[in-house]
Amino acid sequence: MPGPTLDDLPDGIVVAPEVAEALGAGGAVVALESTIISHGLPRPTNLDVARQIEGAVRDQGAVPATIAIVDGIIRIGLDDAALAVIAGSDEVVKASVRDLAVVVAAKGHGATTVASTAELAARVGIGVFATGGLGGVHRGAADSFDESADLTTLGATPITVVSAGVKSILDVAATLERLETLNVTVVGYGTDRFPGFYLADSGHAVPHRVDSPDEVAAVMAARRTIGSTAALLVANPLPEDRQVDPVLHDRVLTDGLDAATAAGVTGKDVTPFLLAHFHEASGGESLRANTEIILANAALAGRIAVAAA
Ligand code: PSU
Ligand code: MN
Repeated sequence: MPGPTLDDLPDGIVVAPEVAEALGAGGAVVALESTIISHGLPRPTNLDVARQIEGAVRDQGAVPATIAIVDGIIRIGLDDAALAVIAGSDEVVKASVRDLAVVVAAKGHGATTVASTAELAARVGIGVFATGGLGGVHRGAADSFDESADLTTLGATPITVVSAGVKSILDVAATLERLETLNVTVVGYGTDRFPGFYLADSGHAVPHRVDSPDEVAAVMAARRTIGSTAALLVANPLPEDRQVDPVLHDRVLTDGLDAATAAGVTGKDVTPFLLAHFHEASGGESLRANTEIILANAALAGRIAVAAA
């Protein structure tokens, strides 16, 4: 679809020269979120992982564009100093779509979620985006109404997202139903099963399967012809021998949900709380898996971006 050109951007959005050059030349660019760095992974490992994620995109011949707000400036593509701020500063706000303008106006630092990364990436014409696991419908959402803005945003944003399904802390069945309602196309990459983030299989099927970056690129091309206005979710599972042991996973999750309830954690703090609980209570297993997930997704997104360029 003919999106806005870089010339249309307001002064408040700064596209890194390397990213602007690649976009101008129709080259391969992969957007990366920053909340996983600021709020999803523990310090100080997170800065190293952030660099590795960018490296995984580069290894496939694509240009990484990590998105964040630094000192009130929306940046598409971060230099190492900006990456260090996002990874290390206590002032970084987890910024979903609705928070962006407030963080900009306050000249603060903001880390973008899947929702706000997708929105800003699409705004500058980036077609492919990599993350770990999407947000979605939380367990107990029938009472709490806690459903991530990732879902509604992907329902209205034409971008290809590579993720290992949705976070396993969620109600996966309900999330899949919402993705269907919101017209988000879901394909399994090399699998007929919907991945379960830390687990290779969530216990649910995917509606479609693809087996190569070229097949994904063909779906992307058909979506442009059709004028699809929602996202394409490429669900990329961890190999089964790299998943977190399901017994350990279920025990840590049950404890974590209880701990969140006991601590009165609600709203945007739920996801960071549960991820931090996992990292502490799994003896490093979830951190290992989370890192492998995001690196694998970044590499696949790089290959898809190259195939689509
Ligand atoms: N997946 C991860 N780590 C994360 C997240 C997802 O492996 O930190 C983040 C993403 O930024 C996602 C957000 O958009 O959690 C969802 O938060 P919420 O459930 O509050 O919408
Ligand atoms: Mn929420």
